[in-house]
Amino acid sequence: SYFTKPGVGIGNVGLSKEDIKTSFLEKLFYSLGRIPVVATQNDFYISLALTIRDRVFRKYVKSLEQYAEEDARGVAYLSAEYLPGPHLGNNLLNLEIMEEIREALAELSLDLDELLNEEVEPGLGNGGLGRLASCYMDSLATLGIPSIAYGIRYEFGIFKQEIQNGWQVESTDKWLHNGNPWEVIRPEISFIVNFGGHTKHRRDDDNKLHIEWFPDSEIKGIAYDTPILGYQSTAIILRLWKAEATESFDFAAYNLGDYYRAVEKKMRSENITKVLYPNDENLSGKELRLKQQYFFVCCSLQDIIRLQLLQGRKLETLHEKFTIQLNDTHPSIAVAELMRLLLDEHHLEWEEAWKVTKNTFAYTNHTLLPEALEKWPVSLLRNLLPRHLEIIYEINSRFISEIREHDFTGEQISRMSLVDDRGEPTIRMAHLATVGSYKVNGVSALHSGLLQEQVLQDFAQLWPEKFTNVTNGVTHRRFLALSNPRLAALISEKIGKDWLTHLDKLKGLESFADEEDFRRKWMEVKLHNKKNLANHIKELTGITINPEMLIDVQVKRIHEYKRQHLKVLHILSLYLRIKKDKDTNIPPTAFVFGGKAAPGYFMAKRIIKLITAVGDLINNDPEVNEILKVVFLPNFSVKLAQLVYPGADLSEQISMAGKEASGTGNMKFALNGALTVGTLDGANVEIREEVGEENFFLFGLTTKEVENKKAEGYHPYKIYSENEKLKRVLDFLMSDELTNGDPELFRPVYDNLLNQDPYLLLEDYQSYVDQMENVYKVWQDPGKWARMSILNVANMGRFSSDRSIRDYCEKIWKVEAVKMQSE
Ligand code: 26W
Repeated sequence: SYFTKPGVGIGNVGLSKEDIKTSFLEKLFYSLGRIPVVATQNDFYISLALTIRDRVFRKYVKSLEQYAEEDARGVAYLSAEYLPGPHLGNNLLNLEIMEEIREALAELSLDLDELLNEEVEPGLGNGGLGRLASCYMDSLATLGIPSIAYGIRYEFGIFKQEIQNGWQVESTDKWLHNGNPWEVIRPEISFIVNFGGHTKHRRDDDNKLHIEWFPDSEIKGIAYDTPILGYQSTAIILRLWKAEATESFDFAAYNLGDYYRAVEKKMRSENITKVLYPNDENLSGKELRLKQQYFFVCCSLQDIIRLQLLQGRKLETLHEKFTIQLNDTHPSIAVAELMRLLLDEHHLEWEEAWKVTKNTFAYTNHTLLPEALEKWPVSLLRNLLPRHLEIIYEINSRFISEIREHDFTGEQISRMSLVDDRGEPTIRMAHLATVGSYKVNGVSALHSGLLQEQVLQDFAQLWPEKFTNVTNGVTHRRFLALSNPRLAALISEKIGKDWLTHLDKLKGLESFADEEDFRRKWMEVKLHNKKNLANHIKELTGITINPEMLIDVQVKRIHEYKRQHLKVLHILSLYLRIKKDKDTNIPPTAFVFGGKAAPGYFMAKRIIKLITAVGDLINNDPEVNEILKVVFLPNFSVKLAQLVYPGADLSEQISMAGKEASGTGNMKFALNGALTVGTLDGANVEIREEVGEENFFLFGLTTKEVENKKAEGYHPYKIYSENEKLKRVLDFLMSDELTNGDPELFRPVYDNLLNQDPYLLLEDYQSYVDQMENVYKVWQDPGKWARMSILNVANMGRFSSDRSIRDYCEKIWKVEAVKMQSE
């Protein structure tokens, strides 16, 4: 081992307080050229980050050695999005040196919390899907699964959200502005990616077909590696690709003296990794998005092939050494690209190449929403990736011949085709991913069921054994141990620390749920976290909330199916009860919202304005504002999330049944002792099963009932006219008090609800309002609330991402953990 060679590779990477202090000052001096008296907080943060990165890399090198020694089978995770959150705190937690570092810094008159606060998180994702990928990296590393994660190094991540005059205003996220101490550039790991041009088919003397692609442009992808450390254990690499112009692009190819045109071309090719598309669950069909997808897939597959060949193995056995997980269809062009690489670059026969390909990939579906299912126009593919289009056609024609042999109807066959030629011809990427994978999974039991009954039903009929479920999970190390240290300490005091690696152990808390003293301590921790949240709310919005209030939270992307506006209707019903009915029997509640709207999503932006308008009205009305407060937290992020979940009493999971594939915020809230009010949607179903129906506030139609309601003809106007109180609430949307005399302001919301209401807000309204009354009844019994809160946490074991990753390993990947030897 490299580590046992005397004096080699060791350096000063000890974990003692003194070792860290020395390294920290050395980094400041030698890496930044600073001394403490002139250094900024950011200089200190960077020095500490570099100090910690050394320790993390040491773990990484160690893990790599072990994987190589065992010649282990491994996973490559392909995702267009990652939301890792701040690295520093998590690395300190996983190295178990938080307190030592705090003391070391204090001895230098520095405050760890202030340095932690300097970190700008990488916002390289939109929401649930990106955060899930990062939770999975945490668990892959912790469990010691040989793995590597690939993605895109967007120069600008998800936009920064500000609220101006109640509206969302977007600006660019310059996350690399102060430098990024966690990444290392690997200039030697770089690949060429081609685009455009045409193909030529020619037969050689043996009548063997040779196909050559003559692209018309090329770009270079360069690897940037960020080590992700697991708890007490190994580290894995997040490898993100940045686009650069190639050398040959520079000057030689251009007319002498045409310097500016050459530079312009160079800039254009570097555009590919400039910015993350901020659309969530909605397709934009932009050429640049397809370029991004192909770019990172092409680099990643070449890298995987490089690793395979480096180990002296043949490509015919690629699927034995690697499995590649496709995180939604965003990387699904990989099916065609692997075929191209095997056929055209490495000269395998079609049958052999196809066997390798379809035994290498597995595909996770994250959404059933039709508007979120990726389809690329054939014309766009022909221009950008002509060879891939040919390969897709060939895969399709062989697939259709295969299914013709089964009992499929003509209608089914055209439904299953990879090509949709009703209207402008498009390629259905979910079908490509399904045909090109050995396993397909949904992300909750309900969602996986629906996937097999609806979107991919014909495929499930053809290949029932290909379909499976892996319910999502979250890393309880970041979302409990790190973000809620007081609750973590209280739990460990009762049941020990095993829960950090075995979340099931939380079950041990059940027996303390009736203990008076434990309940008191439990609620004291909650109150502390609520005060902390209230302080941040004050700082971010200027709004004062009393920490004793019920803190009722909905944080997630803004989308009509998630029904933030249903929550607003409920708030308005309370407001009107206070104002019109002089009802003061409502427990003091702070309603907290957070989340971004896609910049082009008209309704979602209106909903934000609606929330802030209701907030302005309520927060400034002395008759109401002792009882109700409404807050919109701007720029929701992982960092903010870590503050919000611990301080929440009530978690809003109120999507229309059948629409939320899983949800993962629901798990993070419950893990921090919030109770859930929710529908039978996504993972809510399984959370309720685990915590017990008596510990969950359920309302609304089931998926089946939603289907029936739609089939029989849904008439929201009828509900409006028959429910007097609801009518009063809805009409208030058009009132001058709320709209300040602009009748158009909320008319789109009003009209939509009265006439279409595609997500059945009016249908579920009464059931929701009634269940909220039940919430208030329990809230007024603090002992009961505390008990339910404890029981929720005690039963969250299943929702650790460690369990999800174990499921992936057993059900899909057939990969095993590698045991680390101590140094
Ligand atoms: C094509 C545009 C686009 C962009 C992103 C379509 C779809 C997406 C993602 C699939 C959206 C997403 O994040 N989906 C969420 O994935 C989570 C992790 O599985 C689930 O918990 C959420 O329910 C699901 O909405």
